[in-house]
Amino acid sequence: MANFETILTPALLPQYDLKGKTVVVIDILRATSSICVGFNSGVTLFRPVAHPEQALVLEEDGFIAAAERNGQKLEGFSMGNSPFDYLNTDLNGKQVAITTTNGTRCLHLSYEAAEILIGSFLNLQAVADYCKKQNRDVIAFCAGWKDKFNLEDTLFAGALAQLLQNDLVIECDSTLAAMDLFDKAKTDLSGYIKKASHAQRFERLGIEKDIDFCMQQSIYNIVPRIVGEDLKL
Ligand code: 3SL
Repeated sequence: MANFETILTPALLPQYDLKGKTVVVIDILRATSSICVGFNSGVTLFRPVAHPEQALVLEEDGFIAAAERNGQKLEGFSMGNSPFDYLNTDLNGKQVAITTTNGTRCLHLSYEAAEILIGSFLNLQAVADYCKKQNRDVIAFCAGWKDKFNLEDTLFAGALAQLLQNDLVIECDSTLAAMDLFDKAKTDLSGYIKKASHAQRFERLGIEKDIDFCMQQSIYNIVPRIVGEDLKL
């Protein structure tokens, strides 16, 4: 049987071998959640880029340029990284070049994997179903915050592992810890996550409503994945 492992922060990435595996990149607050909203609103592709300047160059080729650093939309960009930037907006057929503090960085760090998927609570069940069908080793890769551990990405890793525990072998302690954490928090995910450092950062920025939105489970039946240098459905 294939295995399930969890990388709790990008700083731990050198301890893992991604080759031949499916990596699920997780940045619940908010990059991977917002990317799911964007696809659901009609975006045809996201191009994750490392630097804001690269997004601006792509804007000249017709892309929408989206950039976030430290939780805030950068000046001069038409989009940031809030799910509400991508909700109820006519994005049909649009292409978005996006750079964020941690999430897009992890997509680039995962380049050795056989497949790179976008995981968020918004598409949790779809990602689990996709992984089940593939029967390949899965790594849940938590983006964390600037190489540090965070609660919200770990909770998602635990939720995904719970859905896959009958199909994949789970012998990895970080996954077992994530599953226990999810068990503790699952009856009131939003309430639990409010104590997280990133939630407090959002409170200071006045964007707490993004948290409740990102904690909704399995409202989108989509699995964005890397194809070449882009994210597509
Ligand atoms: O780090 C990231 O990629 C972002 O998701 C952070 S924030 O939610 O926009 O603050």
